[in-house]
Amino acid sequence: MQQTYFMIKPEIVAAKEQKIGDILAIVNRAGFRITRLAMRTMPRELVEDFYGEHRGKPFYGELVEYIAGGPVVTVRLEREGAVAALRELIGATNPQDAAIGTIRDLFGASLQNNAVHASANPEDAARELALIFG
Ligand code: FUP
Repeated sequence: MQQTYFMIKPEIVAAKEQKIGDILAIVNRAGFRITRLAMRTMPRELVEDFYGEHRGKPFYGELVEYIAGGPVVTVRLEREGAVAALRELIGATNPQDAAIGTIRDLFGASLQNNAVHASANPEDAARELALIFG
């Protein structure tokens, strides 16, 4: 069994019509087990570390503000081939490019407000799970 990190981003958590349950149902139906789950506001320094690979890029500052700006749902997921399977389930980074029926296609609003995060590869999954859950 492989583990990966999944996160529901602030605009989904803050929305008047909340979609957290719908999104987690899609994930469960795709065969993932939820083994850790929390709602929390990530401190800015934690977000800066989390997105450390993007430090210095033009969108970095805004990205950090946005993710640290309100509660997110942090999730550890388990499944065979979890990392690749979850990336496929969420779709491309920009919702406009995300395949029909993927989570970012269904719930994403823009490149920045793209509803969810999923670890890009097994190394990132281990790093992100350690950062978020210790
Ligand atoms: P992903 O792995 O699909 O989450 O995408 P990236 O690691 O490339 O980007 C991380 C987050 O930065 C994305 F979810 C959205 C945001 N982003 C921007 O806001 N603008 C950009 O030009 C690229 C990414």
